[in-house]
Amino acid sequence: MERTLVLLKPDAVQRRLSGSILTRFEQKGLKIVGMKLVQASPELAAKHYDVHKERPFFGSLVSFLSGGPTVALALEGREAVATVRGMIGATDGTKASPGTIRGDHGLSVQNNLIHGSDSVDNAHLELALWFCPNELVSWTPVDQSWIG
Ligand code: IDP
Ligand code: MG
Repeated sequence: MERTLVLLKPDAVQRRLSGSILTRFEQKGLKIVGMKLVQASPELAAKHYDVHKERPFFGSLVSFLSGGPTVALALEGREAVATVRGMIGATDGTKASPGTIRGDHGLSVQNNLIHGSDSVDNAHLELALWFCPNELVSWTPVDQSWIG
């Protein structure tokens, strides 16, 4: 079982899409093991996007992610990292396939609603950045054996 970090970025919260996006993950069979509303500081946003610090859009990206509330989710399931990335779609909303979250809800590159960790190693680092260990809950859904 893998765990991955998902952020419903401030545009998703502002546009009242948090619930419908979360429903997709629940219906897929992914298990919520952490969930909270966070007002990210610019420091937290900059750490989260540290890999992009040399990019010309970095300042704008940090302002965006710290510009309103974000829903932070820890999701668990078989191949959770790749599964979530597939459900999210391509970075640019105009390139994201219909049926993906970005493909169904936006045209923007920056304001693309959602983040998902891109590797198991990054998922570990990002989960530690957004959640304290005691905020992650290990539990067994009653239908687990039917889900895989
Ligand atoms: P990803 O979220 O699909 O993994 P990354 O390339 O890792 O995409 O970029 C991180 C975030 O930076 C994107 O989700 C998006 O919000 C923003 N971003 C990426 N490329 C651009 C750009 O060219 N202009 C503005 N923002 C961008
Ligand atoms: Mg990325």
